[in-house]
Amino acid sequence: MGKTIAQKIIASHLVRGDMTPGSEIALRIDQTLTQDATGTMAYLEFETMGIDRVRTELSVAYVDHNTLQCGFENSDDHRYLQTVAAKYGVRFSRPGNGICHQVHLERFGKPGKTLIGSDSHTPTGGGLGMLAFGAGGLDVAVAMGGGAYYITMPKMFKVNLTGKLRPYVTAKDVSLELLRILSVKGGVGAIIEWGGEGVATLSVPERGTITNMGTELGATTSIFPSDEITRQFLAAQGREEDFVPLSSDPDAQYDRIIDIDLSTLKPMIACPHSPDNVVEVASLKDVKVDQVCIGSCTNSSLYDMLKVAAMLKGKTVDPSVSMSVSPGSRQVLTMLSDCGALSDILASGARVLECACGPCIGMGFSPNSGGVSLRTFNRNFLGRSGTRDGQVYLVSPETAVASALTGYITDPTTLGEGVTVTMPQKFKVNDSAVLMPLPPEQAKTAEVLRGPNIKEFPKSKPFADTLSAQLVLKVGDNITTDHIMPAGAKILPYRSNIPYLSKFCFEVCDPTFAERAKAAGDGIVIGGSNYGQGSSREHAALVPMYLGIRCVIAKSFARIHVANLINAGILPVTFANPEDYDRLEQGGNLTISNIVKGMEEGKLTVTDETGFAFQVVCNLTDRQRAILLAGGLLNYTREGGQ
Ligand code: MIC
Ligand code: SF4
Repeated sequence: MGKTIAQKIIASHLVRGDMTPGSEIALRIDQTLTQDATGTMAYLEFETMGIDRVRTELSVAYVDHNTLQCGFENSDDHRYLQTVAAKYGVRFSRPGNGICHQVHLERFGKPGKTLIGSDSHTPTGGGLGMLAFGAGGLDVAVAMGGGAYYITMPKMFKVNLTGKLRPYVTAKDVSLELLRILSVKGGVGAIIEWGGEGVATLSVPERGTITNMGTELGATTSIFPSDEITRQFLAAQGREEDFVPLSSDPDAQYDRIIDIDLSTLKPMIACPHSPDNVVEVASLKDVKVDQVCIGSCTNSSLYDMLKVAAMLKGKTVDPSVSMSVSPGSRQVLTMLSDCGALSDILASGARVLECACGPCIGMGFSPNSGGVSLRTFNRNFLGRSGTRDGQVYLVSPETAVASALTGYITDPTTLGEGVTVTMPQKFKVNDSAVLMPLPPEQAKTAEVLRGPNIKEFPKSKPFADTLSAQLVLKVGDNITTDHIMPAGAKILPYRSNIPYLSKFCFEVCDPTFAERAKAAGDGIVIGGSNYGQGSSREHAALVPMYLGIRCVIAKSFARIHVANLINAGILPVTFANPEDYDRLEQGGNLTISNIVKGMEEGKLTVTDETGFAFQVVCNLTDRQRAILLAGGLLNYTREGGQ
């Protein structure tokens, strides 16, 4: 039987397991990336492994999430990342050099290679034909040490593209359309492969926009073929030698095929507070806009920015709208500046921000109270912008600019013919902001500099046979990691300080959670379906673990979060009968007995203090069970587990 692109890359990197969907496989990882907000933890974990140099082909540490350096905490983290990278053989992309996914696409990604990154949007690399996964920091640390990456063998979905996008309709609209069709749960357990004749009409950055937002579908990853367009992109980046062609076999089998005719698509918009709350832009045309933000790893390529500049040229942003533009990388910013497009953006009245995540992760530019903010980003979860009652909509750069000019949500196709931009034959390459690691001899004696903000990694406990714990929190469906462990300007400087971070755990749902969980000793959280969707931040597992959470019972889980829970030593189980969810009340006591045997059998019984008993399912592999019994992946690895 023929293979899909993903199956081919998996087969060539398979270390353990068989490729039957649903079974556990282990993959050799060629490249890793970290960003600052998850990186500090990942390198602290790496350091505990006692390995003197990374064993990957390439590892890069980016600083892009929190570049503000207000106070010593953030600067100390940056200094730690720079020195730890230099010592252990990791390249260091300095603050201001750009957003990890954009820079990685430009400078390091290679078709056919595997990449894991401590950021959920690492699948952006799929735009170049990489098999790229978002993962928790600890999984990335293990991969840097040469260890395999474990995942459940996914199903294969194919999106078959025909036709060509009309003017002002974009790759972002393709992503939003797929979210409308599949929802934020629709990609769970699957790799989404993009194919069909329409693929040849999309550039690498457009493909990157699409694979980036596969994360919002809950997909394990997304991937495009590596073709002539890929070769041209790599050649323009001065690295044609990295090109290899990749396509699926004609008789490859897919579990589901979705057809999208690009020529029939319209501009789409995701309404608050979920990326799948998608409607046509035209249906919201009277909604007043307060703020417009362009950028993020979804839409900050040179191609996007040139279109933005062309639409803004000679025009002024409506006085009632505050607009920001964050180019994705120093390369993008330099080229915008060289060709004069930057002047067109500045002349329109838009604010140009640093090449970083910025407003996407709540680092400034929060909307005014109740304000409507149109963003070219990938997430609009409640509170993520930094303004709890902010109304964040997700759109393409074209819809964003059209709306900034009129002050109302505006379908850009009403503006006429559309702008055409010419992409350069050669990108301007200057990697001076990527620092090379020290040579091995020098690295041996190099010091890693830590500041007082860097606190110890929290210790998790091994499981005993019985757990009696308080049901400290009951939450609903689609709880995101932004609910569990919020980010934003106030909290992000403390990503290497779990005790401090813990004060903000679940703050969006219940500000009393942290205190109550601590007071309860051992605790259990009850969730609905798709619990833990969104970010790869392992802090959403480490912090609850620090606060005493031992088990999460949910209707279903998001992939990266469930791996992070297990790595942190928290038992994730699902309701055998989802209706039992309704019978449970916050505050009660729950007992789980015969844990060791139950874990082996895949079923556990939970009893509340009234004697009501219900079954939960724990679908764990032998390795995951051993990790939990050891009290988390770090303990397991220290005890010699692989
Ligand atoms: C995000 O978009 O939520 C983040 C911030 O990039 C996270 C990583 C983090 O929490 O540090 C992600 O997507 O994994
Ligand atoms: Fe950064 Fe936003 Fe992309 Fe996350 S989604 S990596 S915060 S730009």
